[in-house]
Amino acid sequence: MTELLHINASRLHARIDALAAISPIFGAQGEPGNARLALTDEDRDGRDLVVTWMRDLGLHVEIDGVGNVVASTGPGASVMTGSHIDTVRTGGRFDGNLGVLAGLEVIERVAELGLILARPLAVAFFTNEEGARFQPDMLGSLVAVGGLGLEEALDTTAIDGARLGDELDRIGYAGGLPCPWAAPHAFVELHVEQGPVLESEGFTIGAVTGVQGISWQEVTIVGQSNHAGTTPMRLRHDPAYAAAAIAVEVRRLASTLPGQLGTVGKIDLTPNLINVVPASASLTVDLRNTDEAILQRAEHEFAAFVDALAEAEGVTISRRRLARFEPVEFDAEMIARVETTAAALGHSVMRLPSGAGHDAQMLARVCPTSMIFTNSVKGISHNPAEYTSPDDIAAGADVLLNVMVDLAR
Ligand code: HGY
Ligand code: MN
Ligand code: MN
Repeated sequence: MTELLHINASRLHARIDALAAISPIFGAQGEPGNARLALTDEDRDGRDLVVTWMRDLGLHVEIDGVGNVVASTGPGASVMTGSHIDTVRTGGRFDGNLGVLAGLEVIERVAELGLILARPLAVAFFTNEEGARFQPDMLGSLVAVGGLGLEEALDTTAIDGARLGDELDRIGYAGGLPCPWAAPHAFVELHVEQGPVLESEGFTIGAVTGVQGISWQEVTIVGQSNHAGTTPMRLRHDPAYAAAAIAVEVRRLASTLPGQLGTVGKIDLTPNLINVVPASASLTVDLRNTDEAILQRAEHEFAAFVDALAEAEGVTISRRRLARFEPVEFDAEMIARVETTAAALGHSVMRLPSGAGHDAQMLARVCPTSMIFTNSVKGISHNPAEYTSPDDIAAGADVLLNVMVDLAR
């Protein structure tokens, strides 16, 4: 590693604040967050701002068929960074945004320092990383690496019924760069941890070893709509009860299988009225584990539970897969680079897997990849209260700068 470089922290913070000003929302205590679901007008406004910054830096900006945007300093296999600027409906200011804006800062800083590098640098933002509006998550980066066909992606339907390809056309981000992309030389993503590990262990930087496996499914339950006051309990076929039983089972699985996580994040009842036994229920189940075999066991036990429940309650239950990614291990040499660079910059650094999904887990399919984590205060994320201190932001961006420059030399 050559001399240590530092970003312009105030410039990075100014960009974080400017992007955060687009479609702001506020938490219970007034904490500033963002609501920019993929391919909505709000997402378009965020995209337009970041693309303007990319063009102002004189970068070569390309948009691919699924709306991924990549800006590079020159042709050829680049040292690439990037993340996402779409958010969940109750997003924080840093999830995804930090990685994209730190990438911009790295490129601007390298130009400012007049560094001549052997490889081009690039920064990208990927479509629908969150998977909140369209599934699966990391959809854009999955298409970019050839894991999902472009046509299939464009035909994906949002939770609000919109077709992904139509939304891309509507916001003006249906581009011509072919998918899958030519592989970058290497990919490194800066992201807030979104969990409590760095803070509780007392480390500033995370050298991320990989990403846990993820299994998403939508469960639809059809029962017998009836009068809440006249229908004897023994005659009921109640989808709301079945949905609740499923949520309890997800918690049981997560409490009994090692390293297992389980979340029911979305439940919709129809007709959703106080005095009507529902006709149907729809809910989502998010299962995750770093161990693929245990994740499969969780899926099998869940499926068996659902079949028995349908039988017992006299309801029909169907399941639709929304996302399924096996655990990913990042490149050992890239992980070591993050670790040694962070240490050289004087930051405490620990290795850890990522609990959240990230675009880097897709880029790892086509090039040497790793991630840099900065801490999340109280481990909070997917919540406007998400917070990372300016010093930690600068520390993470400095690690990104030095790792990328070393890779590009
Ligand atoms: O769900 C996730 O892990 C990511 O935020 N898409
Ligand atoms: Mn993210
Ligand atoms: Mn997220």
